[in-house]
Amino acid sequence: MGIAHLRSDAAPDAVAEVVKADGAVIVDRLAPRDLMDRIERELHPWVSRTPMGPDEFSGRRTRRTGALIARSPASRELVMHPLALGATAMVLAHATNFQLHLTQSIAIGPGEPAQPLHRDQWAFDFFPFPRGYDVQCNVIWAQTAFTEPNGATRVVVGSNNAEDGRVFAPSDTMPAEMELGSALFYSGSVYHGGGANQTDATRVGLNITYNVAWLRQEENQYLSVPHEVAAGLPDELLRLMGYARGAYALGYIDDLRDPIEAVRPGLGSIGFRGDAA
Ligand SMILES: O=C(O)CCC(=O)C(=O)O
Ligand SMILES: [Fe+2]
Repeated sequence: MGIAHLRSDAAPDAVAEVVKADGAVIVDRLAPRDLMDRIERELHPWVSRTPMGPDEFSGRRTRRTGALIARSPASRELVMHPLALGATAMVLAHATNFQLHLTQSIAIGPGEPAQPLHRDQWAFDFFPFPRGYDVQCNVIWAQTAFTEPNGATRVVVGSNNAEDGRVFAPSDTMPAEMELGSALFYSGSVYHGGGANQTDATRVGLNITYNVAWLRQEENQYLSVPHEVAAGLPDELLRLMGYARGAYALGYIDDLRDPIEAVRPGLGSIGFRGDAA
């Protein structure tokens, strides 16, 4: 089965519906080229200084560059993209709120073999979440075109319903081929992996992911984004980054203060009960 495609004017519930059913969907040409180009220019100095990955999973010919919010002001538009937030709110609707999980440019260089197939939710110490209870909703924005030869993400469509520990063969996967500016939405439960890059050009995707706010974030936003930068960000983005309580009480400061108070004194309410992200 192939990966479904939706148009950029798709409604959040249409995206969420396919993510819940198949584990993945591509939304074509969602971000304008000039936005993707601005992000590319802003990240270039950081990407060029990023070392290759240390192991097979990270990819020894792959550069993973994070802290996008701090390093690329333009990337904040993708982080806050209404379709990403709207679809995530539906995929993770069983939780009180969600938060930003990580921001990462993934530049797969020539000659990189395929990444091992995995579920992103294995990051949570391989906890076996109940089937249908998604804890992550993820997006990979194509910074370059994704083609089968250049390492388009490989997805086992429908494997979000498979059991943990299932072994899939490369022939079970489909490449998420898409144009620059298109976006692959996928759940934390679907088996997938970066593809092998058999070309002489680098494939770049911006992985921006969200998780239920009762779990830990993979990229530590409080330390990745310096306080001075955080102070200049909109309240809504700050809350998404984790300057909000998860569920009822998680992450409060001292005398039950809302964590947004660390950046915006006087803004937060006192007491338990966070705002939804
Ligand atoms: O770069 C890709 O296509 C996917 C990478 C991935 O799945 C991961 O690093 O978890
Ligand atoms: Fe992954």
